[in-house]
Amino acid sequence: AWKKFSATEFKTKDEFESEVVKHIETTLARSLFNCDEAAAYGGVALAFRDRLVIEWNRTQQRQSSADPKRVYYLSLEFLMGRALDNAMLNVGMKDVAKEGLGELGFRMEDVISQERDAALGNGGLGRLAACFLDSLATLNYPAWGYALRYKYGIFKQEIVDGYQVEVPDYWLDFNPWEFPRHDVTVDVQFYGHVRKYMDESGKQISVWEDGELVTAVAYDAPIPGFGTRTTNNLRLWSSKASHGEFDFTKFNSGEYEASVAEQQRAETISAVLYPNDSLERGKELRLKQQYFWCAASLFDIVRRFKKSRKAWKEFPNQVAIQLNDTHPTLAIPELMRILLDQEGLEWDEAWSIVQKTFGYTNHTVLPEALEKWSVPLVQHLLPRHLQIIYDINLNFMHYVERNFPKDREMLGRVSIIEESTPKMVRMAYLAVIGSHKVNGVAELHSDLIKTTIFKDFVKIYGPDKFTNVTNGITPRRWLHQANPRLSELIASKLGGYDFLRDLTLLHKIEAYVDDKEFRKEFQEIKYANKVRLAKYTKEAHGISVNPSSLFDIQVKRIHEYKRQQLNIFGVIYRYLELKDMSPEERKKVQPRVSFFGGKAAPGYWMAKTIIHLINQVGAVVNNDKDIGDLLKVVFLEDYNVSKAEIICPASDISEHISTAGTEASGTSNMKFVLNGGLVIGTCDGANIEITREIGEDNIFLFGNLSEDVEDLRHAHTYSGDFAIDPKLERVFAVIRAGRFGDAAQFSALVNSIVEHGDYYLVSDDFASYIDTQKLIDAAYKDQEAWLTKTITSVSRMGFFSSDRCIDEYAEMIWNVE
Ligand code: 26Q
Repeated sequence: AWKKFSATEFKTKDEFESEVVKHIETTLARSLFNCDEAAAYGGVALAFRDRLVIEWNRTQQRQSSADPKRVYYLSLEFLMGRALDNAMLNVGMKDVAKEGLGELGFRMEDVISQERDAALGNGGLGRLAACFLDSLATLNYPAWGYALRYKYGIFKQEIVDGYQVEVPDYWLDFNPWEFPRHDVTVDVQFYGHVRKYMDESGKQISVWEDGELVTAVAYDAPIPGFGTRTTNNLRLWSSKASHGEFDFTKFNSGEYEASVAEQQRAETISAVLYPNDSLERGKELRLKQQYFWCAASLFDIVRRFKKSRKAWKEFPNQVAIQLNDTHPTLAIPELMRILLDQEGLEWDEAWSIVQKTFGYTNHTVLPEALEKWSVPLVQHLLPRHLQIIYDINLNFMHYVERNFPKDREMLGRVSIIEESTPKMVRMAYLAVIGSHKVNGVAELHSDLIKTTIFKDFVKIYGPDKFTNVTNGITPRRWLHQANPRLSELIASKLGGYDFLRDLTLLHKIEAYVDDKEFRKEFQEIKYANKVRLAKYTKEAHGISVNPSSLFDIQVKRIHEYKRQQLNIFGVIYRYLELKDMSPEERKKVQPRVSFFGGKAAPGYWMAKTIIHLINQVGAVVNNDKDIGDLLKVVFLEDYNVSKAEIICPASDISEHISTAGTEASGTSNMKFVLNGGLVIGTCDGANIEITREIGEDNIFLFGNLSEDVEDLRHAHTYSGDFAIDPKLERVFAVIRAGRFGDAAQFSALVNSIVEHGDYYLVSDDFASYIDTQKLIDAAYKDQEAWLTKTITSVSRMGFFSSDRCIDEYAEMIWNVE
């Protein structure tokens, strides 16, 4: 353990115990005689929360008086996972707590696992936001996160008869980490119309009137830093009807249902997280969510700025707002509206403030995933914002026309308004135009956005507006918490836990790569982590797996571009090869367990079909007496952050096999390597930089490159002689023959490749995928060489700390210290 601030920590285990008991008996009003693990969790959480709150208040007071430039991270998703273990790490004294809990008759792991995940996100983008909050606090940046307080997080996934079933995730029953601020509210307007008039001086005034109001109520959660006193704030907005509890006129006249209905309509706005990690087109409720959240957050930010009584031109020196994808893009016209209509600034001054304030992070190059909203919908819901968007566009069109008089086509290409029926607002273009910096999330991705979706904007603004900040992960959660033994081993060699604050220090463990003791312990830790996952697999799914097998893991949202289908087709091919072998031949085979996990968007049929196929293959393979331990297939239900903490330390190989050029970055690739696993991957996203850092001998790359994808796709459709890879054809033949259940269920999946152009290049990459898996089998047989690769890789992963990302954002984009 490491010493930190003494003011807030527990002095003794007795002090800790008495506080836990006090909270159980008073705050929770439970008797100690029927104190179960849930109550123990409550008591421990509240005891640590008390400590957190003290530092939180102090941080906010310090920041209020120093009034530095603040960073605001606007993200509709924060995939936080559990908070208690992280609170213990940051407050300190986990060992004291563990001892105290033991005396009360509880085990720390059991108590920690009582907590429900805060699952306010879909996948990578939401988890990135959570890692960033951890790094911002750890690096002492004055920063706030803003999001919605969804009543329901991402659905829980159940697998019933091999199919995904979605179950609502009502997570707020007992949440000791949030603090309602009933005095911090914002009334947010929708609908209505705009009235324009001239004032005495002849200036045009716009008034947005006759709309509906919905109230945003703030709920705050403390975000503690590691090894620092800084505890920042995550503010979540909850929606409620703006006239108090009920509409009393309706209530008094007996229209109970109508008055309650209005209440519910307002509460619907923050009711549920949209479970798509690509796109849900055109849903009015989603647009309402976006505006509600942007308006409340900006009101709050502006209110805080105005306390300082500084001139408006100082706003960008006091405020940096980062847009996590296009979801918060309405913040741009909203800040314009505040400055023009409420503060009376002139257009040019307002626009200059807006551009200097915002930065925009892009997370996808797939053009079909770029957000667009129909002009009639925006007109209806946000009439004043539509006018402002048109004015922004008009100015921009003039600018382009002046600078590129010869390229008339360009105007239509870069216009914020797409001239379709109906017309559409292109949110990514609005975000680019309204920000001073645009960044991608890995080098390849940042290069690609400059040559594809934002090509014209590079011509217009020059290349310096576009930059790269390669993603990272917090080593506190993804090394220390998920893999305490590895963290301890590293600390024992580096003389302490400084590497958790400066991950580049990991390079020093490369000196131990030949150290017998170190190697032995490193290997034992990996084995223990595999045993832990094997135990979980048995408990949760009744499947026995041998921890000595090679553990091959692919966990992430299910998507055709991420190519779980490539993986499961590869598994089927392996199975067919095993079936062909004699018992003698089988003895030479490297046993393997293929783990899959991930949620499919509820309306994404192809993704659901892939899940179904994985489960059907598992049902056949796992019960085949010829096969035994040589191959097992496991679909881990309901993949989430807390499960990732068990899964990531347990891999020998993890799969990051997207079609080249489609995965913006990926972040689980980093988590697996940091925990001593190797990667099979395509030349995509952050895999490329991971290769650069750890060395190409330490990663298994395969497949076509992103620069070849376009030609290959073209050839599939037009060359006429597109032939499916023969090995893959063999896999399809057994699927068609009904080996994994009714073939009709999988025909759309097979046909997307055979008949519909194989957009994701599954067939093109299949042979090289299979060959590379064979290389892996062979490499794994040499356990010593394998171990050397894993240790070397861990030692070279320092670059992928989210602390490094945050320092890059701070310097290149936010200009904060
Ligand atoms: C948009 C409109 C309507 C409803 C939902 C959405 C929506 C929601 C979530 C669109 C996209 C997302 C999430 C995207 C995401 O997670 N992208 C991932 O971001 C990671 C962090 O940068 C990258 O590592 C991944 O490569 C990228 O896929």
